[in-house]
Amino acid sequence: ETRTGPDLGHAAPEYPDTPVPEWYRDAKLGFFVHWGLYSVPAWAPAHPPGGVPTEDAYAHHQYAEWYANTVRIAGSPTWRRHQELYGTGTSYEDLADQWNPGGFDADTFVGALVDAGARYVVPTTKHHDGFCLWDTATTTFSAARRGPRRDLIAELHDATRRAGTRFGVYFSGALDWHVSDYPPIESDTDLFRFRRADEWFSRYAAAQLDELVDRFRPDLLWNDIEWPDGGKGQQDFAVAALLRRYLAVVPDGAVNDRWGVPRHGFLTREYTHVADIVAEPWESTRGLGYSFGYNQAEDASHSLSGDALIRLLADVVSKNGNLLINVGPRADGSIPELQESAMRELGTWLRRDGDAIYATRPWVRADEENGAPRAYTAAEGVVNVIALDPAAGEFDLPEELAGRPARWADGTEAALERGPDGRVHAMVPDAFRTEPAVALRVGP
Ligand code: FUL
Repeated sequence: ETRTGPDLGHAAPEYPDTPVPEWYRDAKLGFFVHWGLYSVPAWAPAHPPGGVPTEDAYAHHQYAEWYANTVRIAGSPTWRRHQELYGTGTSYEDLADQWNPGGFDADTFVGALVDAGARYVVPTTKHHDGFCLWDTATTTFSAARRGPRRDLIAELHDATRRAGTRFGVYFSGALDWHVSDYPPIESDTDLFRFRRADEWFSRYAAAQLDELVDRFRPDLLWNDIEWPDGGKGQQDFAVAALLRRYLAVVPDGAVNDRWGVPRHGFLTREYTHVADIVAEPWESTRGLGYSFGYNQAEDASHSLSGDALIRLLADVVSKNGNLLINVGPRADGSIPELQESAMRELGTWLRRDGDAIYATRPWVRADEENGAPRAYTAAEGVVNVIALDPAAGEFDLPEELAGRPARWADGTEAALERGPDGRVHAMVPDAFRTEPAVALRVGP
């Protein structure tokens, strides 16, 4: 392994256009799958009620998939717990041989995501720990050669295709702790300092991404932590060439915005509330709790309920976003009950009101300025008014929608009445009042 300084190439490379494809804009809901070696310890300190103080953000990292870094910060809760549980002689990487996916069945697993409404599935093929979940020729540090001795990405890919659902890959671009010898990351500054930029690593990462593209023709590339600076020129292992090769194989492929180059596809937001419609297509991602990888230390108090998840989806879609909600399975691939129950609720809701979500576009506004609990979407002359508090029994309709026909998802016509206040009210049928949200289709 040789480390040379970043080679930015002699001239700025020409990037291919990376428009966001219509299938992606129509899909609205994807599932991230953070499953990896980190699912063996499956632990991060439970998120304290007031949040983690900034100075502890890395030593008390809330993301369980960051375990390989957190465990190296001497004195951190993860470092302490690891010693007690596994002993000082056991490294994070040693846990690879303890990873037993048991009776994991990819069709059952993907089936649960599709039932929950997933239109695309994005597993972590290689997270920052450098452990590859597919059978790669680039390293033996993989699920195919250690622990599971299975090509878990091939299994997930095949099952996702069989289910008729789009398949994407998450890839950690410039961070790979298996082939790096930096000190642990303890601050945001460290995160940018302790990233690979050299040519050897750029070639290594490019070979891995090429393998994923050739073998799985993913509909979506979700790169993370940018691309090594040494791979941003005109070389055949640089981003421009990689994207060109990818789009030649998958012409309607979607790419995200975490490449660190002057080209992006959809924008990404992580654990961020977005206030209004964003003109460019974007994607909101988060776990149901505070972690992507499964964190055994979390309980219901840390997690979004099914109701909150449904309202989050409506909010994001009304603002031109997709929701990439995360599932963090246990090492054996089973989905913890807290996550499963929220997913089930979401799927049930989408089977009734999915027309107000899928294939919609933003209306003239996302919600009500006065903060009334409503989200709007539009499709083919129809405006969907998604009431986020059906328990209130009625809600106001925007004046510009008055006088147009309005129907609930079951086809029944809505009772609209102009009240003494001059506003048009929709009365929520009894059957929908216990729902977390209900959509009224107005027009054309
Ligand atoms: C971040 C990563 O550091 C997290 O672990 C997670 O994968 C998230 C989706 O992206 O940047």
